[in-house]
Amino acid sequence: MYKLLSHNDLDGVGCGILAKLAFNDKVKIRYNSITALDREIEFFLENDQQKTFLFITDLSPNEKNEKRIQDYYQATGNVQLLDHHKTALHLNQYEWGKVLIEDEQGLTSATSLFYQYLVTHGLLEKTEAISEFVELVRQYDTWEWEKNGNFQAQRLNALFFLVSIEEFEEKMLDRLKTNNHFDFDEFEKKILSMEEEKIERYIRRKKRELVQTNLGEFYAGIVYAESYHSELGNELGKENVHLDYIAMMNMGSKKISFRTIHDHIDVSSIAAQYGGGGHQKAAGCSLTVEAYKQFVLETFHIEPIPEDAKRNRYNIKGTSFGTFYKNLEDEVFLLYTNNEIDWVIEKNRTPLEQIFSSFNEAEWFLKRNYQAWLVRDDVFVDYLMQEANKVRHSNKGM
Ligand SMILES: [Mn+2]
Repeated sequence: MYKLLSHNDLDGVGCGILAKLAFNDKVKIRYNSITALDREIEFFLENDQQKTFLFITDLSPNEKNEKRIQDYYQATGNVQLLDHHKTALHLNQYEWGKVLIEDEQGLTSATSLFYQYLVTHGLLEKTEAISEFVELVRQYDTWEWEKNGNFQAQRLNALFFLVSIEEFEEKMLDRLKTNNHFDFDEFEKKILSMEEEKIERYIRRKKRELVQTNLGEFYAGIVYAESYHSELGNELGKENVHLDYIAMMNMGSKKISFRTIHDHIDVSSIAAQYGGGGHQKAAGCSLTVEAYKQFVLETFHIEPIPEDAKRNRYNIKGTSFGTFYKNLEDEVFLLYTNNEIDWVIEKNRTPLEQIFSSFNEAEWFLKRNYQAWLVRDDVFVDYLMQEANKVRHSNKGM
């Protein structure tokens, strides 16, 4: 017999699907949240017979269970852990632990590692359809699908959330056993396109709820959200490049999801401050009392930052003539350059002391320190008319 303890996301369930393809009814599977794994491990060690081979995929045990698993391994040899999370790298010290973040093909996922394991151990035969499925899961989990424009991968994850885990397993097993290539059926394609529109509307609404705050050395964007964390975190990050990371608060389940689009930020270390973990660009933790104070209590009074105007023709970012911003305190900012080299921020018509070497650097400073947003053309034109009037009046006086 086999037992598989895996994560309850697409990558974790991908492992379950491979296990069923390899072992059929000889495997018992439990999908867990990050926090529920240790309970399951304890239950397994206390109740299962020693003949059962234990796989743990996409998740890692706490220190106490790490030791207990080592004992079980020494007694039976029947354990294999496969993971790709940075926070699990220390488990490579054990013979039963294999934690690999990257290989020749790029970033790994638990499903791609498990597939490789099953194939090299002669437990599963490689097919086109399974390989395609595994690659979609890998691209989604590592977010490589985005730079590859591989929307099949995003759609696979959307389908995963549209149906129950059991139904998803069944759907995938059917087609992986019988089809030559992996694809969605007509009905799935229809509901997936409806789902995509729904996600778009959800993200548009959430963009208007984002608050900005300074936590320790970082600037964070905070939003309350229960669903579509990956899509939402990515979109908010890209629209607010001045923020180091986005924290998505799920109050119902008392969890925080962190995302960053920046290479110089490691959100797994931010999550680890509150007992969580994950990857450099995507991580999570429980909403501890400490986290609650910092992310909820101390930010509750903050107004959301209005979005930058999107359809401007005149007030446009990066023009040397000037780009006009405003903030919630009704301060106005003009960002311009006189010589195409030094960029200046004028606050309420008085230049700030700092000089910036690019428009982006100046805007980044402005948005971090003043929470200003790009105003619409009509506000910009009003401002220009006022300035023009002043000039005329002062000329008359001469
Ligand atoms: Mn994973």
